[in-house]
Amino acid sequence: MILKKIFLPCALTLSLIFVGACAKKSTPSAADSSAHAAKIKLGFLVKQPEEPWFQSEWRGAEKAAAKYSFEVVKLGVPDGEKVLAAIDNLAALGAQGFVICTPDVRLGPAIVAKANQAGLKVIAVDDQFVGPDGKFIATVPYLGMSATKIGESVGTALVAEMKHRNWSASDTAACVVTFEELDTAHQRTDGAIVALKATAFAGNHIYKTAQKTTDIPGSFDAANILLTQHPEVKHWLICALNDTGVLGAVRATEGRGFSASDVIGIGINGTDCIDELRKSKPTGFFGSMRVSAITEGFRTSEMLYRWVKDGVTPPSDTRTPGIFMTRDNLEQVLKDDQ
Ligand code: FCA
Repeated sequence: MILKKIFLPCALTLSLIFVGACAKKSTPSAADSSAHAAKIKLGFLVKQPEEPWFQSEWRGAEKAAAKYSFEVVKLGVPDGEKVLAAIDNLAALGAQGFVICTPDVRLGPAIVAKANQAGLKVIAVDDQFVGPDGKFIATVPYLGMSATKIGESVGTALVAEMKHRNWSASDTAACVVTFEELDTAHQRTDGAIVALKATAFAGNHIYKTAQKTTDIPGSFDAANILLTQHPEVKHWLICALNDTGVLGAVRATEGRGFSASDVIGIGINGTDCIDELRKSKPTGFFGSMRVSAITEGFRTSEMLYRWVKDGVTPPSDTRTPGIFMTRDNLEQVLKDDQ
């Protein structure tokens, strides 16, 4: 938390310095070469720049920038004020559009209004904009993971591993760390619950616990409450909206004396658990549904570039798949997704 508090302002300050530096560069004199003036500039704004997921998306955006020779401006936007300031900065830089994972999906209408005013094109990545009526804003192209399906595969994989370990359903329970206010998060954990209920595990002991913040401390606290409420449980299955959600809950089980052999945690993203899965001894964090953040960053940037340069409107809704990554196939999966 402290780290986050320090990091975010720093990241923003650095970004603004970067923006400032670019702003100077972007006011070319008439004598400037047309090649320099013609380089398209696109923003890539993310809500949690400290998360490896978003750093990987930025890597993907940079790959697209190198391939198509445009300039990408990467900004961390942890709250609404920073989002609106970032859009102003992009406009001042002469950018023509941006991809964004917004810190709050309800900012969607304000983001669209501001972007329209500034003549910038917008693509939403990961977290889809929600309008005042509570419905998704379908006019903004969106790319994100197949949340329900990926959640279902988490549930199925949890039960497969539980069976493999011969745990009895009577003393096993599922800890589902939720963040219901974000649709993609809700779809993932609901998908996991549907799959858990469909098995011999039969959903007898499926407990939801809400995280207040989508980081390790947030899920640690949420899981701790649940563990206190259920001292009878001997084996825990853990799922959440993403890797950090599961990591926090696994840390909570460790704090309560559960060993790795009594816990099966399966995350989503596959980016924020790499150090965990590389630990010399296994922990309760068993695996993750890896989605390619690099590909998501690349594809959204590529779509935006084509939209700006050639007028090709991106598809309104694009979904990306996940694959199951554990300690066994980790290195190969990472090698295949560079
Ligand atoms: C949300 C989560 C991220 C990542 C992304 C695809 O934005 O907060 O961790 O899972 O969806």
